[in-house]
Amino acid sequence: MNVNDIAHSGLKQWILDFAELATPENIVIADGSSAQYDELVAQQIAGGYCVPLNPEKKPGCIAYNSDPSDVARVENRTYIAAKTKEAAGPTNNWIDPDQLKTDMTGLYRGCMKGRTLYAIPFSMGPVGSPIAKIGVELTDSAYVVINMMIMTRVGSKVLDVLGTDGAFVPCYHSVGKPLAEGESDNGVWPCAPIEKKYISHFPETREIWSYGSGYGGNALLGKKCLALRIASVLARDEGWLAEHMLILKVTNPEGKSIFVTGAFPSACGKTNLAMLIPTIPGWKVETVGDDIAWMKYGADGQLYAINPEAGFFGVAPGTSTESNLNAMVSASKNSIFTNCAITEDKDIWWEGIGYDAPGTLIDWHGNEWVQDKGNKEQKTAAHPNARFTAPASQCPSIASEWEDPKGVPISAILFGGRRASTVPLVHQSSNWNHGVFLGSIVGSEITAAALDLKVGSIRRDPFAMLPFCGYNMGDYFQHWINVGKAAKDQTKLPKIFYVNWFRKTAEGKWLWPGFGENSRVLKWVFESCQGTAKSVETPIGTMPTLDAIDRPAGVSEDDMKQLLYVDVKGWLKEVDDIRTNHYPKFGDHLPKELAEFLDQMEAKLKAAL
Ligand code: OXD
Ligand code: MN
Repeated sequence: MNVNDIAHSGLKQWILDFAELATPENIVIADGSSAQYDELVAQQIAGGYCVPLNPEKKPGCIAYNSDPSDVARVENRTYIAAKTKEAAGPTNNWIDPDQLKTDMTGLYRGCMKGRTLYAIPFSMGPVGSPIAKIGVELTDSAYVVINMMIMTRVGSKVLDVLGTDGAFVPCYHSVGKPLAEGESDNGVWPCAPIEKKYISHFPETREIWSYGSGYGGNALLGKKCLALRIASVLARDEGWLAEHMLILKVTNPEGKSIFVTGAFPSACGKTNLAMLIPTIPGWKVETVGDDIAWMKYGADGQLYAINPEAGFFGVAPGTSTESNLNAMVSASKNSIFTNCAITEDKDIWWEGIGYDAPGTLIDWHGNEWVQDKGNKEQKTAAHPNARFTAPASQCPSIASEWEDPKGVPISAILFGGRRASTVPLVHQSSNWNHGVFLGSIVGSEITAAALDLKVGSIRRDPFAMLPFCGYNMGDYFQHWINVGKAAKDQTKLPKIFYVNWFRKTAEGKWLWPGFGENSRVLKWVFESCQGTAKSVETPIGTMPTLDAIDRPAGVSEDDMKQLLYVDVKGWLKEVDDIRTNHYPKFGDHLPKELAEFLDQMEAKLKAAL
C-alpha cells in the first residue's frame, strides 16, 4: 500500500508534511499483514539488528540487544507539555508547548535521512469498538513497527474504520540518528544521547512527539503515551478511567465469575498476577490484560473495562515456568525478545528463568558470558529490564471475553505495591472515596523499569500512575471521586482493596509466598464481593478474620497474624508522611475528601492506640 492510496486526505497530508520535514528515503504504510511482518523481520535479520532464535525451541522468535543507554523509560526526559505548568501538575516534567515544539521540530528536521518512514495506523482496543481509540505513529524504526504489530491492532482494518475523515491521535517517533549518504547502522541499535531524548505529550491538542529512544515505553507510542498519558486526559474530559491496571477473571468452584482490575507500580508482578495459576482447588483465574485498563459505565450502571492492548510487553528476568507458566507459553513462539541473553543453541536465557545458564551465552551487551554462581559481583547476562513482546492471543489463560468490544463488568479494584512493613496482606475500603484514598497513597520500592531513579528506595506512586498521568495528579484524584459520584447506582460500584504480597519479618524473611498462592487473597476478595467473606472492621478498613484465608504451606499461624496485623504505630507514621510529604505537593488541587479522610483515619488510629 502506498501513501497515495490512503483515503483519509487529512491523514495523507499529515504524513507527507512530516516526510517533508524529516526527509526519509521512502515511506511505507504498515498494513498489518503477516507478509509485511515477515518481510520486516527478514530485513532486520539480514541487517544484523536481531538474531533469529532456534526454530525448534522458539519458532518465529527473534532477539534484539539495544544500545546500553536505551534500556528503560526515561522519566526525566518525559514531558507533559500542557499550556500551563499547573495543568501538568507537580508530578510531571513541563515545558511550554510552543517552546518544546520549536525545539523538537528542529530535531525532527532531516532526522530520517537515509531511513524509511513507516506510518502505523493502530487501534487501542478491538478495531471498531466504541471504547477503542485510533492513533497513527510515524516512525523510522522497524523494531517499533513489528512490536506495534504485536502490541496493538495495526493496518488496513484501522484505516477502514478511520474512513475519509475519522479522528486519530497523531504520534511522531524517530530514533534520532540521521544517516549520512551511504552510511548504515551496521546492525547497531540507533538512538540519540540522553540529553536529546524527548518523550513529549501535548494534552490539549492530543499529540505525542517522541525522539531519540527506541525502547518500548518511549517508542511504542500506543502503550504508555497514548493509552495512559493522553487517554487519561480524554478520560477526564469524557467521564471514564484510563488506568495502569491489569484485568483478570476469577471463577469459583461453582462456576460463578467476577472480573477484577489491579494497579501496581512497574515490576511489582502485575503480569504474574494477571496470569496466576491458583493453588486452591476448583478456582480458576483467567487473563484479560496485564498492564492497562480503560473503564467506562455501561448502560446498566456497571463499570466495564477493556484491555486496549493486543500483546504483552513483559519483564523477562524472574519469569519462569514456576513464577509464570502462562507468560512463558505466551512468549514461546512468534515473540520478540529485547536485551535477553542467547544460548549456544539460539534459545533465550535470563536470570530467574528457573535453570542454570547452559554453556557460553551471548549476554545483552553481545559479549560471551559464562555463569559464575560463586561470584556475586558478576554482571547479569540479561538486562534487569529485558523484555518479551508476545501476542496476548497465545496466552493459555486468556479469557474468552478479552476482545469483547463492550468490555467486562468490574466487581473489584486492587491497589498494591512493594511494602516490607505496615501495609497488611489485604484490606478493603469502606466506600469508594476511601478506595480513592488508598489509590492516592500507593507506594513501592523502586525497580529497574525506570532508568533515572535510585533502585531500592520507596516512592509514592498514586494509582501506579505517577509516570503515566497526563495532567495534574490532584485533579486526577478529584476525577476518581467524581466518577464514583456519577454512578447511577452506588451499590454497583466496584469494591476497592489494598493488597501487599511483599511483607517481610524484621529479619527480612518474606512472610507470604506470593505467585499462585495469591489466589487465596483473590478468593477473599471474591467472597467480599459476594457478601460472604469472613471479615472484621479495623481502623484502616475491613480485613479478613485470622481464619478467613487458608494458610499456604510454610506460612505459620504466627506469620498470618503478622500479615493481618494492624500496625497502628506504623500507620500513624504513614499518616504523618502523607500529611507532611505527600499530600502537600498537590496544594489546592488535593480534593478535600482526601484530606478529611486522612483526619478521620488518624482519629481512629489514635483511639486504637
Ligand atoms: C511497563 C511499565 O513497562 O510499567 O509496563 O514500566
Ligand atoms: Mn506498566
